[in-house]
Amino acid sequence: MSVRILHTSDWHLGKKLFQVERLTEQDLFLTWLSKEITEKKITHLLIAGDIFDTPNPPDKALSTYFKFLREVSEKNIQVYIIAGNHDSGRFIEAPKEFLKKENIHIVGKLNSLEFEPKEHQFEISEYFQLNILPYFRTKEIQDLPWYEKPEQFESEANKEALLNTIEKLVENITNSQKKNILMAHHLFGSFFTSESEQSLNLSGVNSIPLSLFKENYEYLALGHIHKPQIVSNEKPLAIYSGSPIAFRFSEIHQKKYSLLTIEDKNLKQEWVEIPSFRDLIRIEAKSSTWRETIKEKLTLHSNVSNTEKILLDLDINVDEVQPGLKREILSFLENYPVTLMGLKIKVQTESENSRNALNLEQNIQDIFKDYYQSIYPGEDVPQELLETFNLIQNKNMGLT
Ligand SMILES: [Mn+2]
Repeated sequence: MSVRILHTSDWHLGKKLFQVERLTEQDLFLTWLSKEITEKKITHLLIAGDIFDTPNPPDKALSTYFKFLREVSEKNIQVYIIAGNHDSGRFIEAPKEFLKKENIHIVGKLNSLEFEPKEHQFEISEYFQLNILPYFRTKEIQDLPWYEKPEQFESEANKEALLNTIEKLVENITNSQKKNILMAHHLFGSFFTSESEQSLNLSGVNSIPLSLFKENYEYLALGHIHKPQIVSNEKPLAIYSGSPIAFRFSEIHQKKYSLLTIEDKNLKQEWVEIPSFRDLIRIEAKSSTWRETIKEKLTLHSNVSNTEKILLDLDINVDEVQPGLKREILSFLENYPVTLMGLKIKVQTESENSRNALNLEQNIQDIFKDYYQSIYPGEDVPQELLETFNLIQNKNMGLT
């Protein structure tokens, strides 16, 4: 019998876009996913963290989640869930013992002080084993038995000590007699963000190197990054499935899940597109043609089979101030099924264009100096403070 694994992550149930609820879409997604599991004959479902948007999710998000789990529990499949950085590990783990009986396996936190590899290891076929790790923080790595504290606190030594410990952690859950799959919620290799992910940091470790998984690993089922992507095509294949819905206007790209088919010793991966249950659209128009532009773009989206109003972010570029333009735009939009999330009317004159360009060229240190002087008028930035600022800035830019 072939194994068919569906890898998804970052549902962020309960997340809003400003004040707009997204739970209807999230519920529609889960209804779709439940059907998809049956249609695609899925045998294993992997949910790679950030189930909820907050450690204390709203009631509606909870009932959406448990309704889904109840549904999949009747499908005779295995489900694996880890907590992400947005989740409370303890909260996610609370129903663990009950759900185990339904073949739903949950790992919410790394019990570093009483680490038990077996709690992270699951056999999925004769040749494959699944190892799952929840999102972990620096402290949890330092509490693991293999952690060796560097003699002196120095960032390189510290980073090395953490990476060595992570390597030991991976070794301890890996089955060298089998082909392994890892599910985790962290930063791995080099990736592209969607800007709605929180930055993660393991005391100076920006990202966990894929070289730790060279041997024995066939696939890394990753969560955290919202843009679906292949981080590494070479062994192991490392993939962020991305979030199922666009949470921001910077996330308007096709949403997907990753589908794995395992036949004996072979693993094949493919992407499956997730339909949009509500569109986010960003439109930029000129003052002379804004009506036509909006009409054209919104008509393109009118065939989307969703009941929710389109979320619109609108930028209108004008040559000079036009009194009443905003009111005109608002009344025009009343004819369309849209919720206006942002409206910018930008007056762009020749001189303003060149001033903007100049502003961009102003270097960050000068901006800092200006800021300092806005708080302490007439004073120069103390040399020591300026040096510290530059140090931090260089670190941010990855220059040191
Ligand atoms: Mn995350």
